[in-house]
Amino acid sequence: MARIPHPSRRLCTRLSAAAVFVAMSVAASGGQPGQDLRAQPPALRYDRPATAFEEALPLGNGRTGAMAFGGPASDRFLLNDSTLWTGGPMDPAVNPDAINWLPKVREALFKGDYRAADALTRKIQGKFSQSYAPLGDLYVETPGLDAAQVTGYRRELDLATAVARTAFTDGTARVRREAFVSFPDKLLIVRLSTSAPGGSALSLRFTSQLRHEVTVTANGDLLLSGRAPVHAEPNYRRDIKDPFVYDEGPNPKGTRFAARARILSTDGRVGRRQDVMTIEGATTALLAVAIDTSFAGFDKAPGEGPDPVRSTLARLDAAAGRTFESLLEAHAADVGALFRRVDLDLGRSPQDGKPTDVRLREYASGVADPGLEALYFQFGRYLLISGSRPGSPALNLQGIWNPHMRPPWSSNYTVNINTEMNYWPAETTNLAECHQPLLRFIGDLAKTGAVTARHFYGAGGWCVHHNSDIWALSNPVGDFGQGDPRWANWPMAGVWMSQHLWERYAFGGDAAWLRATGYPLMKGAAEFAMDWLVEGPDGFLVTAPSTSPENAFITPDGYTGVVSVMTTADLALIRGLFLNVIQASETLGVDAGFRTAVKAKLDRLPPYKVGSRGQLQEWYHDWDDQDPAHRHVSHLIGLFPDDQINPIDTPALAAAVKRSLELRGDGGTGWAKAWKIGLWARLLDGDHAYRMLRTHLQYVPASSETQMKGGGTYPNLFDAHPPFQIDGNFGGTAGITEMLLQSQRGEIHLLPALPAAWGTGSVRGLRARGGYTVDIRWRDGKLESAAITADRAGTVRVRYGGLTAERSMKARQSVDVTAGVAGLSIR
Ligand code: FUC
Repeated sequence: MARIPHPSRRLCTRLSAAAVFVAMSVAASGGQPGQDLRAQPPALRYDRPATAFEEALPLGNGRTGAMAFGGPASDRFLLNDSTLWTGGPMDPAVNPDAINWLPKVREALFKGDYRAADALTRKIQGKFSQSYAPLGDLYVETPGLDAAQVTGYRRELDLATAVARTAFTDGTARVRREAFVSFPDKLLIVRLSTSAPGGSALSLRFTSQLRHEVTVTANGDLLLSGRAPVHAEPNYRRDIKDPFVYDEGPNPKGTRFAARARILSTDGRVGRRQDVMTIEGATTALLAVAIDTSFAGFDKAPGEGPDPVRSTLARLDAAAGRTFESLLEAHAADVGALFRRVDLDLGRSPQDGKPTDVRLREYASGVADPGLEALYFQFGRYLLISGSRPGSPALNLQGIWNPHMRPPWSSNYTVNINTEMNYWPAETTNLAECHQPLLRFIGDLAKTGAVTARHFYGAGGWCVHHNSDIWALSNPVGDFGQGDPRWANWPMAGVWMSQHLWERYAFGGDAAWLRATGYPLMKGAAEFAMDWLVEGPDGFLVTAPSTSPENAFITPDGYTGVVSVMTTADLALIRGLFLNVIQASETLGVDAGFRTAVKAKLDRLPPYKVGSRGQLQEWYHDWDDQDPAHRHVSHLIGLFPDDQINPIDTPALAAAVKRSLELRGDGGTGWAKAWKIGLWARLLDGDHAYRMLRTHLQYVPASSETQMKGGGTYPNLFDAHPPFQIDGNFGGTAGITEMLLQSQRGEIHLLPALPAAWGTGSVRGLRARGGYTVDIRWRDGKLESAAITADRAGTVRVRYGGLTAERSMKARQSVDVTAGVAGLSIR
């Protein structure tokens, strides 16, 4: 088998040769070993029911999401379907006048009239995104149960099997509930049991904030059915009088949904009232809920899509005769096959036995809890498995778990960092299958985005701006001038997302996929970037208008603006895409002419610049930031998640990134802190990365609705922007991974940023670019041994500290790496 070359190797040569323009001189620049996670499965544990969303436990299979609250007398399951959005297919050609303003914006920018450029850019805007809708709630109620009499209450979420369990004693009866959302059977399954002689009485009911009705069907199912609005205004437009529009026509438009509940088996008597199902005298009952919508694709009218009332019936019928054990077995095997690929052991502590929320609170006061850090890492993997499966939509701002009619930022796809961050751990933590929804979404976006590129800018290829939704919205948002260009007019999402296409290939090595799917999409994004670049007054090819998500600059004459020329974020993204697309076309042996054209553009890009404070300049000129601690650090993309800058090949630029990070400080929202874990890890500073992890895990109480006051983590380990935003979970998991293993630069770097706090531990099953699976053990801060298994034959290069070694490997061969006085040995 041919060796798949390390895709990043080109950077060693390309970047050490790259010109670095230095405007001014650069400023000087616990636990116990051996905990076996298989013996003690990773789980979130609590001794109280959830009273708020941020305490409830997420279950899901990519399509159906459920948040389990675990209330003894009234148990709530908040229900979501990841295809249930407001709106319908978008028209990407919404602003025919926009194209006339681009030359005027550029003229203003090249004259240095930033005030005019800010105003004129507003002419280049379209509609806002639609909103992810909450489907409803299922309540399982136990009439007569007095919550005050409950003792011995426990609930937990077992990550390796994706089962939520609640258990308590009611008087003398032991009551148990187990719930999971199965991917193979596409059902929410809840088993209810009690040891009370004669059983107990239960009732089931549905509610929804959407237009809906609840009925008992002819065959006895409890059915919630309804539809979503055809339009919703973003939550931040508080001034809008009627934020939801429903179609009132005879065949109303808008996505239809259904949730259908059935008791698959019980020893009790099932009864039905108008909109409630009851069970009397049951010691056990097996409940199944099927959820579906009429969504039929980003470009299909959802009103005409498949009928969810019927599809849910078919799904429940298919489960007839199934036992809890057989459903659980299929579910646990499915989840386990993904989850168990990776173990992380950072050591034990007395905190291990405590409830998760107590651990998190005590962690904030400085207590060492390596088990909580490992649990947090695994929770990110769990969320990817539960929220993103082949065939489901990509994870949105809240994953798939949203309780709000007007969710924060519409619970949309915010693609100037958040959507990408959701998928940072997909490849590195051995969950490549879970990457698929994003990769597929990029294909949808390339279709609408081609119209946007042509219609708004007269450009080829495809582009996407700051926000998207399930309809693959691609235009600049802002409602035709209402949006601040600092976020609305950022056209680089396609360029950034294309990084994921190359990463998929870099890890997985599927050349047929690259040829048929990945490369054509990358090429389209590059074609847009090539057309979008324009010659600036100093002869370089630049982007104009250009923003640095979502920061503002102050010019020397005191103007605070947002639109300028070629921010470093734009430079890093375009440079990264050009390097990747050149290598992809070389790998595939296609498009020599196109490759030459890309190289010609690449050579005319401006260099990275180091500013007067030693920082990597965020702006084309060495301007001050309006907010020096701004949460976005997009100018540092070249270090992470891209791999253009690193301390080994480009030390001067890496030092400038470090200075930029110091100037920004360690604060920020949830995702901002998570990003900084990865950035410090890429700077090979494990202790600073660890400091960021500790602040990322700062306890935020469930009731906190405060925004932008510094991120952290909720009692259920959901990321707190605040409010809840799931990107920080994935960024946190990705950051921890970067501390343990890196594989950019064509080599496998073992323990590149191991902090002093993680003295002894092990990790099994991480993935490295080039197609390797890596296990590492370390003791007292030093590598003990590593095992590397190759997917394919080739030469593996390994680094540990300053030591490197190389050897050839056969397909599926495993080798052991140790470090000794004689250097690094691979056997
Ligand atoms: C961007 C960020 C915010 C938030 C929102 C969803 O606008 O700047 O912090 O993450 O997306």
